[in-house]
Amino acid sequence: MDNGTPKSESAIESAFALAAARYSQVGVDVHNAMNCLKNISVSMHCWQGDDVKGFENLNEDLGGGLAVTGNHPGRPRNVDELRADLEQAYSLIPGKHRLNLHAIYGEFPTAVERDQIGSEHFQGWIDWARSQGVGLDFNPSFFAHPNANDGFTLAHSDSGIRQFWIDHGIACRNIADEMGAAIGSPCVTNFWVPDGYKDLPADRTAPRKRLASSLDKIFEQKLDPQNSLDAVECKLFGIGSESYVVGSHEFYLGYAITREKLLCLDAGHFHPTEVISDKISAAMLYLPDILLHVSRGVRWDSDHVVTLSDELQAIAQEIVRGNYVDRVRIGLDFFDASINRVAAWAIGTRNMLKAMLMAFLEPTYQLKQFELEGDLTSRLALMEEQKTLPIGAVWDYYCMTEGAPVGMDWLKQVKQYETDVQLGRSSVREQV
Ligand code: RNT
Ligand code: ZN
Repeated sequence: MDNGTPKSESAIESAFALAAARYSQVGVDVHNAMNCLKNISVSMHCWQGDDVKGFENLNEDLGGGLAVTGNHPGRPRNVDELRADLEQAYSLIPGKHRLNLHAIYGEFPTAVERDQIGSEHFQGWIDWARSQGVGLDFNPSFFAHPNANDGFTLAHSDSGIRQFWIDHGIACRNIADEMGAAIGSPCVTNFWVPDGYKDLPADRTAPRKRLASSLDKIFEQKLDPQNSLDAVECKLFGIGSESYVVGSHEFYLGYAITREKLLCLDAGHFHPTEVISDKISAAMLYLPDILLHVSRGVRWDSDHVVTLSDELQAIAQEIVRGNYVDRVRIGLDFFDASINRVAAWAIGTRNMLKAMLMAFLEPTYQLKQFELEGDLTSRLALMEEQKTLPIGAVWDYYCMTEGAPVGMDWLKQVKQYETDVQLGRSSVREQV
């Protein structure tokens, strides 16, 4: 059976040579595109690996509107198993990428409250990241905790609960600062809070004032941007916050601009007819940098594995067409436990890179030229023609030359890993 993988190195090379010639006919240099792709570092999210469980062993519901469905066997039970799965995933993806950690993934020898965590709990991750040559990003965890049970954290009306979460935020920034310094690459710390109401609020203003003031307290200390940067993530609605989310788009756009923070745009956090690809160029007019949570919502913010959808291609096109490659940080945010979790990482991350390659292979200059000349017929015609140029041959060649599996070969490796490693894990989760 043909599994979709070219048979030999020479077959991959000849297909690539034909593709390169075809692209040059539309004025595109495939080598230049591949060089650009090499510089793209995607922040792969740790939480796809274990269904957003982390290592606190609090036995709290995930909460915060986050929902993971599926029960595929092989979930990692401890930090070593999660790292092994990450290494497996990175080996299937061409290029060098980053890891995005949540605070609940620290290594806690005994129970440590979230306002007490420190870089010592992440030393293992820092050492591991250095050994792997991956950069680190970070997230405070404002969910799956008794102090978040009523759906409010930084905007809580109780000043004690607010202070607990402010202290968590401060602790996380300090950890990020040390991570970035140790790794030698700025750690982006993303602040997302679930705060909101299921039903109609009587007061939309007060919680927003409280959120702004809590964030200001967290960000009071200036940190070296060489070590860490802060991002804030907006959202329109969630499970349990259908009527009102304190940290809406307008709230955070204003906050990010006035406080010089990165704005995080999550592809699932808007009305289903809105797309973040259209928001990038607007936000970039006012902000130096933004963070993306590339995700895929199916009917709602369902965080499905990223596929090579029209919107994924549009996101990549916007980054490339706008010349924003150095200013848009690409993070992923999906969690699917109904399929092999390592495969989910490989599929989503490879798709993100494929979309970037397609964007780098686009005859952008020509498209913009048609547009400037008012020849919108030619613009649409070329956009459609270029969709079927031989991107696959360039992608295969790129994977091969980067030492990553070509075509479906990566899946064979996942199946082997599943048999050899993942299926041997019992469903009982160990204490760290
Ligand atoms: C939730 C946000 C947030 C989380 C992660 C786990 O709606 O998208 O980014 O998914 O922090
Ligand atoms: Zn997100």
